[in-house]
Amino acid sequence: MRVLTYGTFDLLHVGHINILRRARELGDELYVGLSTDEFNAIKHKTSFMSFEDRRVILQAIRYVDKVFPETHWDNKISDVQKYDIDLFVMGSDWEGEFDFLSEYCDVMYLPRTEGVSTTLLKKKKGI
Ligand code: C2G
Repeated sequence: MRVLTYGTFDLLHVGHINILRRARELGDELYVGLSTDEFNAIKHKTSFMSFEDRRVILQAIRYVDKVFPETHWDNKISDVQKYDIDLFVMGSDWEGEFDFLSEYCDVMYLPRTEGVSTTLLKKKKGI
């Protein structure tokens, strides 16, 4: 059972680890589409860490089996088909946004971890 999720995973924190662990526990493998710096610009999001650093960190997590670049909003259907995905998982802040994928795989939204976010961390550190 192969699981897929996407994200920026900047300044990795416990909220990211929780969703990666829970997603992995729902299957046997976890694939992650990691937002490139260029795609982050499209999401109007700047990450503190480069794509390459975020990729190295993500790849080092025991719950993650494969990391590939997420470059556009509209790659998900082809990614699900290309990687033969059984289950797509995202945090609940995306509830409903990706239901169109249910034609191609199961779709699940897991509750976000409250009280932590990259933005909060940046504010705390005055970055
Ligand atoms: N997340 C969480 N709890 C938090 C923060 C994040 O569960 N406190 C989850 C988000 O819901 C998401 C994942 O961690 O499923 C990655 O979050 P981000 O890196 O902020 O990703 P985002 O910018 O939402 O990009 O195409 C989808 C986008 O690439 C998702």
